[in-house]
Amino acid sequence: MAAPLPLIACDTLADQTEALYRDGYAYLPNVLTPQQVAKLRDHMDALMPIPESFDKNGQPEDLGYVNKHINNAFNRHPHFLQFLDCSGVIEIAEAIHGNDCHCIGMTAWMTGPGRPDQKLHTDWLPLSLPEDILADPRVRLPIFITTAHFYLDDITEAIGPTNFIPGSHLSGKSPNADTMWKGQTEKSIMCNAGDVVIFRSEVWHRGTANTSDQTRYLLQVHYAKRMIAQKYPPYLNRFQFAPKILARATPRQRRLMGDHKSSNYD
Ligand SMILES: O=C(O)CCC(=O)C(=O)O
Ligand SMILES: [Fe+2]
Repeated sequence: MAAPLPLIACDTLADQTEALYRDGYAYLPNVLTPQQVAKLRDHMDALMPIPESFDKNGQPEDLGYVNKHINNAFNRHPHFLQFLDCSGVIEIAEAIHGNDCHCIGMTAWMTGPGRPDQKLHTDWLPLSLPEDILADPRVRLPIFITTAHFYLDDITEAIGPTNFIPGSHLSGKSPNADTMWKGQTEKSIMCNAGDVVIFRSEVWHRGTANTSDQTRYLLQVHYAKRMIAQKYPPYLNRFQFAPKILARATPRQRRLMGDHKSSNYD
């Protein structure tokens, strides 16, 4: 069992963005109320996987555990639109990725008892670099992709926290088989339902096993610089925005879904 990470909430936007550059993640407590958590869980329960959209629907009979993983939930029900630009999170994404940043994916993910440990990984390593280059104070890599995890359970060791190695994005590599970086081992995020952790794609992390008897509910919102492609399957013109969703979206939500001003390469 990994030790818990001290959950230090940064109060200002400057401190939150600094935490992403320094630690690789920022912890945001109480972003959602218990009522918002309950409503979001109900909406996640109501989603039916669409195989053509690369949704997953693992069941105990085939996979050994429930793994319901729904892509681009914002396009499935207007309730999910608000999580594109949730107050307290979107300001960080825009500060980090720019005011023209967009959402490259939103995953409603339910994992049942029996879900195994993931391996320590990076979600994406845009640049592999020697660690002494990254330690040079003149070098500050842009953050290309972040993910906001909206936790919808009180996290216990049994339900499966996300584990991080703070600062490991400065290693310049993916962990492969490594389990520590600079003497730092992985630590668990023991947060509560309604809390958010936003992290950059290069920090070493993993989801851990669900050994409880409950299903774990997680909403992931992936943000990126405008130049990074959005991942809205199915591809080749088969992804269609639902007109009733677009009709309900604010200008900022539309931009986050890709309604950009003309720019380079357009
Ligand atoms: O389930 C989690 O807490 C983390 C999931 C994750 O890191 C991933 O699927 O890439
Ligand atoms: Fe990951």
